[in-house]
Amino acid sequence: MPQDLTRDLMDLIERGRDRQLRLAVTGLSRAGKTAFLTSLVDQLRHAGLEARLDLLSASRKGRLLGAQRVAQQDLGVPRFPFDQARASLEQDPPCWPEPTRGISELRLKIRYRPSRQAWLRPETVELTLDLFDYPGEWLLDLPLLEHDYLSWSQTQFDEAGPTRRAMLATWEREATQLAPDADADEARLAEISELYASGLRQAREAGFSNLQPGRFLLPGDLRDAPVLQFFPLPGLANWSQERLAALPESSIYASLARRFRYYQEHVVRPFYREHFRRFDRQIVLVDVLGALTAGPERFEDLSQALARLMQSFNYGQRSLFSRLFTPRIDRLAIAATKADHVTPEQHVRLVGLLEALLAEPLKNLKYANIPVKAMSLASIRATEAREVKHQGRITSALKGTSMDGEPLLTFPGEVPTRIPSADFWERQGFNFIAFRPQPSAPGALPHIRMDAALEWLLGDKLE
Ligand SMILES: Nc1nc2c(ncn2[C@@H]2O[C@H](COP(=O)(O)OP(=O)(O)O)[C@@H](O)[C@H]2O)c(=O)[nH]1
Ligand SMILES: [Mg+2]
Repeated sequence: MPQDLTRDLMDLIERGRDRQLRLAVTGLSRAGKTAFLTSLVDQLRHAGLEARLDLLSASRKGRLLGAQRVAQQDLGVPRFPFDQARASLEQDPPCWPEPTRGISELRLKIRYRPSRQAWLRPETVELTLDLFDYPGEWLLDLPLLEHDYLSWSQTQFDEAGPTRRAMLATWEREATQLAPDADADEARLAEISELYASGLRQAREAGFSNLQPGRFLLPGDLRDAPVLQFFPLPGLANWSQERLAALPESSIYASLARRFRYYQEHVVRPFYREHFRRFDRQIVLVDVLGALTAGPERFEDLSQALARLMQSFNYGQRSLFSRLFTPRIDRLAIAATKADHVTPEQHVRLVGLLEALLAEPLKNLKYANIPVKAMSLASIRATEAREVKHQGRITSALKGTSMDGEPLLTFPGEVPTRIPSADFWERQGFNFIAFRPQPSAPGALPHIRMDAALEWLLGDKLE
């Protein structure tokens, strides 16, 4: 395919010249990826004019000239619905962009004036930024590639806490009755898979995130396909690997293991290969405040899910060679999203809590010598900070509009700086209220520290 080859070569050349950057915007479902991408595109499009991007050096110095969406590379992937997202925010009353149901891609050309003019150096330069959006549910399938069916089955049980396990009780009752060596009955396996899927859906509704397989929650175009009809098999502890491997193809064990492998090879691996291998930079978005509201079991579950997830990416320093042929993530941001849900003096605490939540992956990144920055941000700020007099004292509060359109003035609570103790959950907790986006105004979307995120993720490429 000469066309593909030309495209790949062009890519290599652009990468080599540092004029192309692939940014992975990762996060679990509802972390705020779509909002972040929408705001990122919006801020860059307004750069130099109405956007407030003082923490982005190229913008502050007036060197950032703007950005335009251009034809993306992979024509088989839908375009990120920026216009729809922007339109929902402009509605009256404004709405948050629709949840993501599939994958989409976006390519921006950012134009800037280099910081130093030199002989033979053009007056303006373009940086191509590739971004894409996908459902967070699918991301959690990446760790599944490290397992075979047997080890996967076992971990699914070991990790689930009591609440999550209770949600799968109906499924567990049926699944425990299956003998691994019995002949598989297709219809029955389909039924039990549906029980498993429904247990997972219930767990997600209840705020859990560490749920696999991701396509059970959001099947995309695979609804009702037999590849989605498997589940972990309880009671494998009494079976040796050899005995299981010797079971006939028609047995329950072999049938489920076959589907698991198919799912790995035909669903997860292509998703990983095509979209997740070739990144240069990454931002991991985490809805810390949402998890704080959901309680200790969910909080722990989120921490596990994120640690597992970050193992699926390639991190490493970029040499010229690796930059060309095996791109790796050489710089990373982790961000607590929706920071407009707490008053400004809580932002530092929020970052502390984010770092505590990601303690394990952060250790590994530090060991690998990858620069990481932790921050809090609001992609699309929905509240305004206010000082109010309360019992004779000045305190800070948030002014916003509830999702039902009620005006609100609240103090949502203190953010703990470490993983909260049992005591915190019992006494205080955290009350997360969903806000409606602010009515649309001319210019770029209101935000908190989007410019800091941009400076860290691409500031050096705009020099
Ligand atoms: N107040 C506020 N809410 C946000 C912000 N970003 C996301 N949200 C809320 O979180 C929800 C999920 O965000 P979304 O970007 O769709 O998450 P995704 O699943 O990671 O793409 C949105 O519908 C909003 O209600 C933000 O910056 N501020
Ligand atoms: Mg989304």
